[in-house]
Amino acid sequence: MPRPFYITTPIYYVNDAPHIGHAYTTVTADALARWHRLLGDDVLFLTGTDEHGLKVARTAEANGLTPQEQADRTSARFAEAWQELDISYDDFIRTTEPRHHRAVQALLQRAHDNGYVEQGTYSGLYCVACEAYYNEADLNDGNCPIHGRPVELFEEDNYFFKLSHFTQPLLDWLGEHPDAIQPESKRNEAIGLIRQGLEDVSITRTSLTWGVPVPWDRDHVFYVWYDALINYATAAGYGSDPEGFDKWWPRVHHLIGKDILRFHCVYWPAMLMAAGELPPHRVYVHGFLMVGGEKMSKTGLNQIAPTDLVRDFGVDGFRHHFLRDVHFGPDGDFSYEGMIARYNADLANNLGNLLSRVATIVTRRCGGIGPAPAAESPLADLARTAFQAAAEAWEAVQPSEALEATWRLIRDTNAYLETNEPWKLEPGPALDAIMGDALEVLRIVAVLATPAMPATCAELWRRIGMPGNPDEQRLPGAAAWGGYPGGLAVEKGQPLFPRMASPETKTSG
Ligand code: ME8
Repeated sequence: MPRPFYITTPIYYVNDAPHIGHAYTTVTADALARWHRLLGDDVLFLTGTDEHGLKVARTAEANGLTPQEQADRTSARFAEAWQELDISYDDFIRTTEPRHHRAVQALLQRAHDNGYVEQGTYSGLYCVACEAYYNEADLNDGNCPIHGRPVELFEEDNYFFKLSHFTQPLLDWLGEHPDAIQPESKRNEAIGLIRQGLEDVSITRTSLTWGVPVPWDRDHVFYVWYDALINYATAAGYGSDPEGFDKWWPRVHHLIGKDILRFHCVYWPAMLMAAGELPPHRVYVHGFLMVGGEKMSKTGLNQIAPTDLVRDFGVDGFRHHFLRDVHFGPDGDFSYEGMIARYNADLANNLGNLLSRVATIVTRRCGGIGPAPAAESPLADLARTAFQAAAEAWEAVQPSEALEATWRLIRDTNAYLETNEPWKLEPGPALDAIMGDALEVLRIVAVLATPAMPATCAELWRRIGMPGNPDEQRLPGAAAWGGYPGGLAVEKGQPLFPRMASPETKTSG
């Protein structure tokens, strides 16, 4: 039986357009989903949009739209961005869908019936951009610590979730499941938040109607975060498909940015416990992408749309850069110059060179037909090591290391060609042996790199004459040495990645 592997991104707010921060999380989730499909796992990859709440309602008003129109337009922009970036999601959830309303009402009704929801009055300092209340102590000079904007004093009658009841259950959960939140530093941060003591939290609003109605009191809607988090349960079948839910839950892997750690590592597991469900299997928390040392956000000035970079680097140049250059976990700095350097080094030079050399020699000296690899080759061990290292790195959600292991194999194979100089050999068995081995490396690289660069790897696969597609292969078999059968027509074609000039050269040239 294939193993169920359920992976999610945050669902993004529809008040503004997708930027490269959203794309970073989504491309990482996509690469992981693709890796797990190669492993033969039964994958459910979920992304979507978060459409309720005051922030969306206010943006709609400012744009002269209804909240639904605002949500429809922006949700479509996210779907378009993900199509452009080759994101292979299985499901795109919108929180305005009826299936989601049903799941939210069912799950929170359960928490209510279990005695974890009570009525009260709340007043507090609210950041509309975060859709969250803050304590005075958490503010920076009276401003939201994330957005740097003034908070507003809100007071309303609402229902409270008895989060305080879950302090010990949450600590027990994290004690029994030390890998549940990764990396370690983020797990410690979550434990720190829980140990500080948890207060009951307000989960409904009467001040707006743009939300999921509270089933036991129709004057209220659920506060947007309590509706949003439940999307992960909705898509697994909560409230509509008990068999589906049993299959996928709690085998979920949430990928999130560190801005929403508190919601995913404290509130969400507690809500699930309150409803009698198990907490998520894994929450992987990454840092912020910074531009010029500042967090890039929808409320900041320095946002960059994925499509602007795709124009210059292509879809796979974009995907490879973010997966390879941003170490998953800490904050990472984005720069256009760094992106050019990565593109030229890894794609134009290393991978592009290897394919171009091999295809040129096979075309000129082997009659255009790729020879089979030898059973024993110095490259076979390197390929084995690359696969093992890549497999461990994907398992640990470290795409940059998985790709580094793959590119080490590419660099070593280029070095092997430089040492053996096949371009100086006459046609014959010695030349065939070297070229067969190099073609076998290209075949294995096409499989190992397909989670990062699906279109490029399909083209590489085609150029070496392989039938089908690298993403239809199954690991570990497809990484075993000897899979290139030989006797296939090899095509030289245009360079996969034309070298890019640095910005200085561009302006002066
Ligand atoms: O928070 N660097 O939505 P959101 C890296 N709707 N990642 C970034 C980033 C940056 N500078 N900026 C954004 C919400 N992200 C809620 C989520 S989930 C039930 C509800 C990514 O549109 C990162 O994944 O503000 C972050 O957690 C997410 O976008 C926030 O997206």
